[in-house]
Amino acid sequence: MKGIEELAIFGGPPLFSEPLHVGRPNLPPRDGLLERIGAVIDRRWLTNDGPCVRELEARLRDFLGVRHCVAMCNGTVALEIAIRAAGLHGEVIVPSLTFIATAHALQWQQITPVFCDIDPRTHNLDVAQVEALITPRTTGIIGVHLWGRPCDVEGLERIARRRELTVLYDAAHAFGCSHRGRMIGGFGDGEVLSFHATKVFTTLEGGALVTNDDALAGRARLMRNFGFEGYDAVGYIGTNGKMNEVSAAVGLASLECFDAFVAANRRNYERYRQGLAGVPGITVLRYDDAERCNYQYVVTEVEERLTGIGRDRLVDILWAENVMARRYFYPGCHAMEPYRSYFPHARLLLPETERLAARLMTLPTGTAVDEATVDRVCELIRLVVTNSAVLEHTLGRPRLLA
Ligand code: T4K
Repeated sequence: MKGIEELAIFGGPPLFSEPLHVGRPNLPPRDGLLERIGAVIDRRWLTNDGPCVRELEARLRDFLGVRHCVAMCNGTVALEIAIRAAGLHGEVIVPSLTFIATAHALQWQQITPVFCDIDPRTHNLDVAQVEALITPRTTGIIGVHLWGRPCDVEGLERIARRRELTVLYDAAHAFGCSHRGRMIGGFGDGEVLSFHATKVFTTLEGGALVTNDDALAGRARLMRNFGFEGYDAVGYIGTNGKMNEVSAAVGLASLECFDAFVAANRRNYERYRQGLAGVPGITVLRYDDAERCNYQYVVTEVEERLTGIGRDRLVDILWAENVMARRYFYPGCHAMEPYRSYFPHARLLLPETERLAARLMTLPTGTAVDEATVDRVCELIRLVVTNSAVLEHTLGRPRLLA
C-alpha cells in the first residue's frame, strides 16, 4: 500500500488502473446467455407478452411466493403503473432517503409526495412520523425497503388498515430478501421491483409489480399494454410498460445464477466488515443474517467526529484512486428539484434523513469485485482515516487545493 504522500490527490498514480464502480452488472455465463438471446431472435417474437416474459413471470411468482407478477420495462414505470392501478391520488407518504424515482413516480402523475423522516437504525420510514403526516388528502404510503432491509411492514400495515390507506412498497433493492421468513414481494397491496443493470438481478432494464391482489394485477397488466383488453378494444388509460423478450431472456439466464451472485455479494460484504473493523468512525451497515438478504449494497456510515475527515472529502480521495464510491442517496429527494422549490422547509421535518444523507457512502461490490480488491479498498480507507489530521491540514491549505 502506498504512503499518503503517494495518494493520487497529490499526483501519485491511482491505486486502480480502471475505475472500480458501484453497480457493475452481475451477468450469467456468456454461452447460456447468448443461446437464450439467439432463441428470441430465431422466434422473431421480440416483445408484447412473449414466451420469455411469461416464463420469467412464472419463475418470479414461484420464487417470491406471490399470486401475480407483471413484468415491466423498468422499475420506475412499474412504480408509476402500480400507483395508478392502486388508485392513489392527492398525497402519498414516502421517505426522502431513496432514489429519486420513488418521488418522481408520484409527482409525474400530479400526486404530492409527502416526505417522511426515517428511523436512523433501519434507514426506513419512521412509522410514528408517518401517522403524524396523514391528512384528509392522504391516500397511501409507499415504503422503500432501503438497501434490501425490510420496512416495518407490520407497523405500516396497522396504520394503513386503521386509516384506510393503500400501502405499496418500492422493493427495488430487495429482490431475494425476506422478512420474518417471508419473501419481500408479498407485503402490502403490492410491491415493485427493479431489474436495472446495477441491481443484483438484472434484465438490463426491467422491473415488475408483484402482488397477491387479483384486481390490482389485472389493472396493471392492462395499463402496461396501452389499456388493450383485446384486439381493437381499449378499456383503460394505459401506457407502454412492456418488458421485451431479450430482457426477459437475460432475466431467465440470470435467475439460474442468482445464488452465486448473492454469494459473491455476501463474501465481499463480510470482507469489507473485516477489513474496516476498527477503523474509527467507519461503520458498515448490518444485515440480518437470519433472513435472506441479497447484500447488494455495502453501505458505510462515516462519522466525521471520529474519522477526522468528512464523507465528501473521503469520497473525493477515493475517486482520485479510481474507487468510485457513491453518496447514495444524497442529498435526499426533498433537496432536489422540483421538491426543493415546492417544499423549501421540508428539511426541518427530516433531521435524520439530512444527517444520514451527509454521511452515507456506498462501496463497490458484486461479481466484478474480488476479495483482494476489497482488501485494497479497505487498506486505502484505513490509510486515509489514520492520517486524516495530516490530510485535512494539507488539503485545507489553499495552495494545494488550487
Ligand atoms: N426505487 C429505488 C429505491 C431505486 O434505487 C431505483 C433505481 C428505482 C426505484 C428505479 O428503478 P429503475 O427504473 O432504475 O429500474 C442507479 C440506477 O440507474 C438505478 O436503477 C438505481 N435505482 C440507483 C440506485 O442506481 P445511478 O444514477 O447511480 O446510475 P449510474 O448510471 O451512475 O450507474 C451506477 C454505476 O453502475 C456506474 O457508476 C457504473 C455502473 N454501471 C452502470 C450501468 C448502467 C455499469 O457498470 N454498467 C451499466 O450498464 O442510478
